[in-house]
Amino acid sequence: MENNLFLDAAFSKPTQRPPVWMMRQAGRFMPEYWEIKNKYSFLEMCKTPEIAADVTMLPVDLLGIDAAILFSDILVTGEAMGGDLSFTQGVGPKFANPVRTAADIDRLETNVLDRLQYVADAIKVIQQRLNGSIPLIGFAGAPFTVMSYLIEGGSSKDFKLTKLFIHNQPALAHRLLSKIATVTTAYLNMQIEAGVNAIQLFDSWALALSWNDYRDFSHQYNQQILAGLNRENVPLISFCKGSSVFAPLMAEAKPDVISIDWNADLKNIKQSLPAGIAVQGNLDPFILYAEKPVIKKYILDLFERMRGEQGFIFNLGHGIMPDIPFSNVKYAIEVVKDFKY
Ligand code: 1CP
Repeated sequence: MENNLFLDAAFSKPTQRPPVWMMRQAGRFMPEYWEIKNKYSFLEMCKTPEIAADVTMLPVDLLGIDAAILFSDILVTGEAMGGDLSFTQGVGPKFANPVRTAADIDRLETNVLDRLQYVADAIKVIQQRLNGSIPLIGFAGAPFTVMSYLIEGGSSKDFKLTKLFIHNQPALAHRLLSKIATVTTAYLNMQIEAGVNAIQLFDSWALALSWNDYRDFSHQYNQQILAGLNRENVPLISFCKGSSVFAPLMAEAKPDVISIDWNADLKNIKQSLPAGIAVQGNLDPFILYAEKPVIKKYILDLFERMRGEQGFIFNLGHGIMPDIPFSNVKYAIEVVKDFKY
């Protein structure tokens, strides 16, 4: 690899500066994304390896980040299991056949890797394009977060149906989570086999859960997935909103990196974790709306705070919002790349 910063930091080795990539870096804040998006549906983009590769490469070519992330979505596992998935502009993801009964759960299939072959194909095309320059991050949704979309039938503000389901019908919830975990383990091993250099597990909506419910309905399954991956030389990043609370439990699953939301002091979290677990984060993405001197100050303050810490990947606490100015994102990355410890 020409640029090893990301992999070194992920394995808690020293780096001259923190590596940088940003969640949702291949997305809607880029005019070039819309040139492609105006011609195809989102799922067509994901399922056509050449197009998925084109979109993956946009932030590589236009922003110069230190790691690329596969262009896909966390909900493709739910679709492969039998979910009738669509993405509509302004509405977001929808499952037309929500999963709410034992019969719905029994209908979901788990032997579905052939339906996700397009992802392996995209990874191979992307690796040809990257040609050893920077690492490629593969990813999947964590079982709790994917389950929430299957139950709610789409996005949710309060996860009311999902929480009712785990509270009133815990045995059914465990059956559903188990099925998703089985698919997710096989799917991530397929991505590793196809050539990704790192994996991120997205448990975006874990924040909705209490500590005990997180442990029983989320963490347990993430731990099972991590234990089932062929991870040699492929670092595993565990992400959730709420990680500043759940980090001690997340660490028990033995990820290489924990991605931290913007609420926590990153150094305090890092020092509270077992040695050898790196942290990723944790700029509030709203800082990228601010004026450039403000953006610079927040980044440099974070780097100063993290001085002397090995195992730090710079990222946002959550994804880039679609209306953040492209020039601000580009500027933030320049600030990182000009920095030296
Ligand atoms: O990060 C990247 O650039 C790579 C591509 C990527 C990733 C990693 C996309 C493209 N989606 C994701 C993960 C994802 N998808 C998550 C986890 C990360 C996070 O918390 O932000 C989640 C929760 C989703 C579900 C999803 N898919 C949403 C969020 C809906 C909600 O409930 O708030 C949306 C809007 C999508 C569609 C989607 N996925 C990706 C893009 C670029 C889009 C927009 C599609 C479009 O209309 O153009």
